[in-house]
Amino acid sequence: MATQQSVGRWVAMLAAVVLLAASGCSSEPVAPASIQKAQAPAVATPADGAVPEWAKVSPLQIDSARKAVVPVAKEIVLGGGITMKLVLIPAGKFTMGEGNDQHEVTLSKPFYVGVTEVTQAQYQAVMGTNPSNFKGETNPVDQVSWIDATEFCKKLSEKTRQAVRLPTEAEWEYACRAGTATAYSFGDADSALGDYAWYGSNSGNTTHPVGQKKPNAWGLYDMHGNVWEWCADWYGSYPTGAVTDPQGAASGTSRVLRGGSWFYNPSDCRSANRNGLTPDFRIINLGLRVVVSVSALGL
Ligand SMILES: [Ca+2]
Repeated sequence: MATQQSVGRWVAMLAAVVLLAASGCSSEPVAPASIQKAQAPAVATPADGAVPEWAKVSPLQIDSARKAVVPVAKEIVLGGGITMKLVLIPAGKFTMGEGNDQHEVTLSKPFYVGVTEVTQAQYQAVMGTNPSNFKGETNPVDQVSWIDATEFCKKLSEKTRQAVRLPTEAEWEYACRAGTATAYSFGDADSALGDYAWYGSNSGNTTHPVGQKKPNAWGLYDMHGNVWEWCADWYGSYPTGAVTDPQGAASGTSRVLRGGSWFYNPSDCRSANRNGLTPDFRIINLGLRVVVSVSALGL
């Protein structure tokens, strides 16, 4: 049985929004004063304030964080007032793909996912450039190739000493579905897509600032639409049987893109829809979102 002191330490860790200095030195987790005073059993739910207000996470995510003894949300400081928010995605099992492509995937470890696509301000802070066609600090960066996207992750990893990377295709779909088995993270009806996504019918042929539409059940915004998001995998045929932590095809000519964009039809924005382009391809509806692996220290 855990002592009150050890539970208190866990509560502080769960509640912490980890601020990672852009200098490369990670700071100590800082719990808000209201949390520091809270009693252990009373802060295990979002209603008790254990989660930052911006993190629209589910009880499942909070439980996953408690079991892994890591914060359910973290915020990376990039300098100049720019930050990047991420939430913990629980380990689990789901049915990936649709139709004849359906197969069972197990993701064995929890991982953090950016709550939004990478913005132009974030990209500028890390790379010192902004290649976007549609300018706006809080718009997603566009016109990034897979090579650019992986370089962004590499530089951000060096800055933060965190394992920053692109999601695998399986991680992306699992995070997008957020526990659902429907065409979209909110159900099967195209008619609701406008509440969650910028796509061909409502975008006005441009990207939009991230996070304006409704999030999915795990607090992720714009998984459907706005910009396509590069995944780490080579585009290839799915496995026919159940797999654990799949990394995609061993080789190929195209890298996976997911989620549709401001230019596309509803069906292109489905949770299971796949696309792929050569790694050097840049166009005005391609962007990215990052994953951060959970480290041994949980920071
Ligand atoms: Ca998107």
